[in-house]
Amino acid sequence: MCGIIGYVGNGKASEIIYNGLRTLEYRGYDSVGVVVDTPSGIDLRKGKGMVEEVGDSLDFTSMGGSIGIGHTRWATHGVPCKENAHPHTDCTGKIAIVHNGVIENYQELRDELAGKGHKFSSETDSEIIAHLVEEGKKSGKETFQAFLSSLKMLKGSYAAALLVEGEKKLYVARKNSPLVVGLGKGENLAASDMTAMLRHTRDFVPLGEMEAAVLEPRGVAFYSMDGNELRKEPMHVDWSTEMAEKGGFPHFMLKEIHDQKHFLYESLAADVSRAHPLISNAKKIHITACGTSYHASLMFKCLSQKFLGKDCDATIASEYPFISNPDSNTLVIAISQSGETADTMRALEYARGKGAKILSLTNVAGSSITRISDEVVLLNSGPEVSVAATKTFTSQLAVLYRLVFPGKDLSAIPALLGKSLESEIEIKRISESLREKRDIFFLGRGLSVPIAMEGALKLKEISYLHAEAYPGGELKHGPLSLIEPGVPVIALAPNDETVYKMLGNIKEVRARGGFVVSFTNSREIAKESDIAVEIPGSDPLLAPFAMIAPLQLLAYYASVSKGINPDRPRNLAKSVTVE
Ligand code: F1P
Repeated sequence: MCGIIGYVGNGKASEIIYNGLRTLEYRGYDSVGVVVDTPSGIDLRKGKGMVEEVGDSLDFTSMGGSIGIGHTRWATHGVPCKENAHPHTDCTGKIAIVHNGVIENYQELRDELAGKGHKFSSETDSEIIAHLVEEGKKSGKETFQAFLSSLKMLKGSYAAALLVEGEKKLYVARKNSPLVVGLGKGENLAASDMTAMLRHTRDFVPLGEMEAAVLEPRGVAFYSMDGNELRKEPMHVDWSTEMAEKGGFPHFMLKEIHDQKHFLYESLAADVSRAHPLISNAKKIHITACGTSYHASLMFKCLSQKFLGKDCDATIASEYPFISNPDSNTLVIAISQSGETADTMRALEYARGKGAKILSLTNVAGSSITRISDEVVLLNSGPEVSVAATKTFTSQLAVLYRLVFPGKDLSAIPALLGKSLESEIEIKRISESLREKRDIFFLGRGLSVPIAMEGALKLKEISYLHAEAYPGGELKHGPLSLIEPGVPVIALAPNDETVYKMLGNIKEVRARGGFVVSFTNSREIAKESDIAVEIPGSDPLLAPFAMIAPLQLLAYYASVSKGINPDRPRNLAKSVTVE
């Protein structure tokens, strides 16, 4: 899940790479490094810490040269430290690589290389790539051939970039990890995602599985792993650089929460024409995803069962291969903001192997998940930078609503969400009172259950407060024993068919001294609550869009009040490319 970027052209490579790494930091941020080739040889600097911390202290931008590669790490093999940070070099220090992925047979290869006299300076799996290329070159191979034959020895996943002292060429390749080539004018780039290259180009070629490329300032050549040249059509994206910047907000997350009221128009306009027949013709629907996207899946399950009368299983992607049995009559719907989540990819490969049809919803055109799918609906959320998904979640909901209610006028959704943001100051106050709490419970019923789960996940992810969500009726079957005086309970209680049941649940909580914060448009619920945040609108079907943004704000302000950077929560990453 690390972020990698490479540049070759006439610009100042270190500066371009440093800027790109700042954008890629959401992919991992425990250590960082850059290597450039200068007239006086390789200059490599790396260290433990976040991108700016390390970049400023090691003065990345003072590095010369117009070709280089950089990396921001999310540790898998070896603790975060300077030695384990990328780039890694071979024994001569002239061959440098960066890698994202996991090499499963690295120990075996490392032992073999050690037997041939190679000395390693890190505990990482990645370092072996530099030594394998060194071996290949020693045996007389050209760099590119040595790179390809090294990669062919690897089991596992990689997006890798290679630079060799004295060569004005970058070599890149991928297998099960994302890598996109950016085509500029007199300069070319490669990176883990497009946003890191937006300052230079909007024309991209996402590398396919087991594909490689050689980048020079004047052009890029694409190859299969067997070394056969490939023709690739670039795709143009209309994302702007501002979309990937904070735009005056203190954090990306806050900007992205506010952006929802704009991007929802785009998501509601997504092209679902080819997805509709797939759903109507499907005998069985399986929907699969991870994290926040899984909560969107649960919403689809509720809606499709209730309103389409279709049986639909929603399964966490990492579990899907173990507990699902798709066949050629099954439509598998995958939801993923990044389009790169390894668990979701594996679930889809499994489903594909069983003959199922695949429809995917993702925000990233050309991503791995789009390539394994029969049909794709793009979410049109614009780039999402903060690790915690916010606007991509509501975009997913918007697209799912379009799929379930083709005839319904959904145009009120963006303004409804916009209106719900007016509770921001009140939410900030509430979040400060949560700061010292240990456990927080979220309750809902019906369509509010996936929203309650998402509210709890957001709080956990970025404020490190322990939060759990339950359907209101489940409380008495166990969790009620945890309610004691002062325990906060967030009750999602829109004025719909669940309202009286929720009223009962709120009473149960308050009878035990629990502190109820409700999100509601019902007077009765408001009267029974310690604090009632008013939600706008009256259409029960749209209530999820009236509740989600205040819950995102609650998590955001709880995080900020604890002094945490909500954009970079510990141990997490935005694009989870390991299983
Ligand atoms: C799934 C997910 C996100 C979460 C975090 C880690 O990603 O769990 O929901 O916010 O960024 O990954 P995806 O499959 O939707 O890209």
